[in-house]
Amino acid sequence: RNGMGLRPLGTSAAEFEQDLLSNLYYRRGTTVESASTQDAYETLALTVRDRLAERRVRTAAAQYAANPRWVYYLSAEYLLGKQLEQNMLYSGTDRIARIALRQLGLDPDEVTALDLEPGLGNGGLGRLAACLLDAMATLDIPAVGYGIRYDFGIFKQDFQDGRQIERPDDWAFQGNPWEFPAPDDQQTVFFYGHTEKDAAGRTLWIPGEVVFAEPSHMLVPGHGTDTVNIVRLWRARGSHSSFDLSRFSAGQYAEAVDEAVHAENISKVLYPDDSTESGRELRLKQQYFLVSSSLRDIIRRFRLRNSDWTDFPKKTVIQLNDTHPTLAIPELMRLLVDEEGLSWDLAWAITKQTFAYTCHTLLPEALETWPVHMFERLLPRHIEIVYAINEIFLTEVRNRFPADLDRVRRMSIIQEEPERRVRMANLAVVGTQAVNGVAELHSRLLADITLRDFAELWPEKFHNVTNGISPRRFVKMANPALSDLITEGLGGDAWITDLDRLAGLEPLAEDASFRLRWREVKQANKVRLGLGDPASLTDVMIKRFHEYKRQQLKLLHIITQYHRIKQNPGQTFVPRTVLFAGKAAPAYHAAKHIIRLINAVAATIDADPAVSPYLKVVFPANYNVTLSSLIIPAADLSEQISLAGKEASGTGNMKLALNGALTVGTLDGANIEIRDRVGADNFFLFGLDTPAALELRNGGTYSPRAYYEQDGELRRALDAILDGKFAGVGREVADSLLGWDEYLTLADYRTYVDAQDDVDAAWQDTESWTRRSILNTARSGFFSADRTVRDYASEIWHVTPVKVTR
Ligand code: DL6
Repeated sequence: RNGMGLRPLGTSAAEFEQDLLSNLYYRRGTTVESASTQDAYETLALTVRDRLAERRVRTAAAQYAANPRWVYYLSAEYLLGKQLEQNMLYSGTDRIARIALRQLGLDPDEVTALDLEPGLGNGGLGRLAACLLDAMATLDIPAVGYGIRYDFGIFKQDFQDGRQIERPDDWAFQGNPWEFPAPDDQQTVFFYGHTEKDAAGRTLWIPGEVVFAEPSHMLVPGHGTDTVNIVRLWRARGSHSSFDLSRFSAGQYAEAVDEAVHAENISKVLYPDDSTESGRELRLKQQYFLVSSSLRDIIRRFRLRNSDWTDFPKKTVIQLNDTHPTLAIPELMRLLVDEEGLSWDLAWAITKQTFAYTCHTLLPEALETWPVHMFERLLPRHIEIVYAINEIFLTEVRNRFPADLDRVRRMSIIQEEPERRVRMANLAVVGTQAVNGVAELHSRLLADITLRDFAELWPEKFHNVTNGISPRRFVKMANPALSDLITEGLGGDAWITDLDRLAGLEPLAEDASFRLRWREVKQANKVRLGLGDPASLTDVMIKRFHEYKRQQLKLLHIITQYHRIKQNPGQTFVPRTVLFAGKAAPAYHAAKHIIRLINAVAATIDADPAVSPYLKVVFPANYNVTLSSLIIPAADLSEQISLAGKEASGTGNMKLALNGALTVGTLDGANIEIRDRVGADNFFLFGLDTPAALELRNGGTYSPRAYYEQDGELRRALDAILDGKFAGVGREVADSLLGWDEYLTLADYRTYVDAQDDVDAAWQDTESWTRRSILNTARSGFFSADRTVRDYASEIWHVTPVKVTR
């Protein structure tokens, strides 16, 4: 019996089978003879989950007993990936579960195929959050992730006539077996209304709307340790009084539930369309909903062991994943001052010490701001608090930089022109003890350009923590064949939680038989992916669609190659499969034009027998964590071609290099650190660097047309689009490139095409390519999320692990 007095769950296939049968019977109310595949799946999930639940209970007990400093990770997005495979791996049940299912006459692949991916995020930021949670658990750091349980996650992407179509993602329609409801921890969240002063002069917020926040959590197991942390997700519910029985009785069914529907819309969809005022307000509401419920929960947890508010920052660090949860700063001030009666100064000291902020962008348009009038209406008390914070802060700025009015205007939390808006990044910097960028270049550019005024005022506040990825999810799970080969090569699997050990593969790069096996693994992964000829160079560009990431540059290279093949019949070329995957924001028309053009070019090439033996473009729809896990292990070449100075870090670049792809890339984001580590010989560099890009863009003389005039191949490629050669699609793309070319695509075209010629030449030397591929893996250990979390823990969080014992 374990410490809870329970019979420990068995580790044999026979015991697992018994538990499956028992769960099927008692929790699904059916038997193996009459169970549907859905019954079988849910039962499997519960049986696996049970094996982590015991670890979870011990984790909670050990963590509470230690009363440590907790990390609370606040994020509007999580891209957790499928849970079943992960939880089978982390609970060590993968093998026995499959045996038990077969024993019961069930097909494991059919059953596990029903596991769905919770797509509660958009891209890199959401996946990073999931990788950091994984690493925190693996490193035994007491941590809770907080987020929103959207009913509909990131849209499902489909193509119709080459155009992106968005369909709703009802990921939890059948329920989510990984979730533990926690109704006792429900919180109340208020909106709208007005403020008043009471007799004692304290401010009261009289809210106009009450919404319930209903929590549930999913388990976040660590690998190779007993720690199981949680991610707590909030769902909005109308209050009890929001169902109007009298209206319902009068047949006004829609009106009867109007208020409840209104409340529940808050957690309905990830990123509501913000093209309307109500859509924008809904986003702000989501943000406040997340922070208000999470903070109350954090305080509830603090109070279980502590009573003195000055201990709060000693026991709590709250990491803000970008500005989306920044409202937590004025909300904590409100709770401390208005509800707890602390003095402003003490509350402000506690607040600043509690929070840290990670910035994930360099694009000025991605720095969130909210109209003051909307803020005032939705959160009337918070705007007062923001004003008060701003006043004190600007006094400090004026004292430090007397007579520098322009600086005061730039640094103010309130933007005055052309419209009064609250600058969330400024609030996030002012209200936290640490600010970090996500790659060395990014952190430098934040301090030198984007947040320069703040870095001059508080240089000690600024840090770099280069992103990382989970080696469990993106090597061990995504690439089992490579994992086995690595384990064999290194003589053990300790690399899974100590990724620097991959360095031990370096000597094997010189071993011809190891290289052969390395190639066989890559080949098998291409066959598994099933897109394009496995013998061809698999050239991969997988990421969100954005003009700064420059899928259009890749497209110009493809068209150039298409022309070269057409112009030189009889000549042989290096066969390539170019694989794009990614979604464009539904309202981002320029990105959607690029998607449509890619599909049109792919179809034109496919239909041309002179070209198709050498070039194929594939674009599987609906890129997500699951698809990325199939594509990454099959990639030979990783396209990381953003304009220098635009990509904060990138994490796909790390995943691909770790899986042995060579990178063709610019000196942007974490590419620089990848190149430094894997070696310049094993990376195809091209393009302007950041200073050159800034100079060209800001010099006022950039003329994309001049590049077009001077470069025959470029001109041909653009003319082909303009002439409608690709089903008449894509003129908007060419017009935009020739007209303004915001991201200097044409300036980088020639060096990019030349770098691709180098890629072709390098590919022809198979042994050398394989050597370089192995070195990419061997030298990418730094990009483990475990290292990232260690950096956060030592530099920013100042937390220590709590080991869970039996
Ligand atoms: O830090 C994670 C990820 C970076 O790797 C990407 O470079 C960056 O673009 C991304 N940012 C976002 C949203 N940005 N904002 N705001 O996804 O973060």
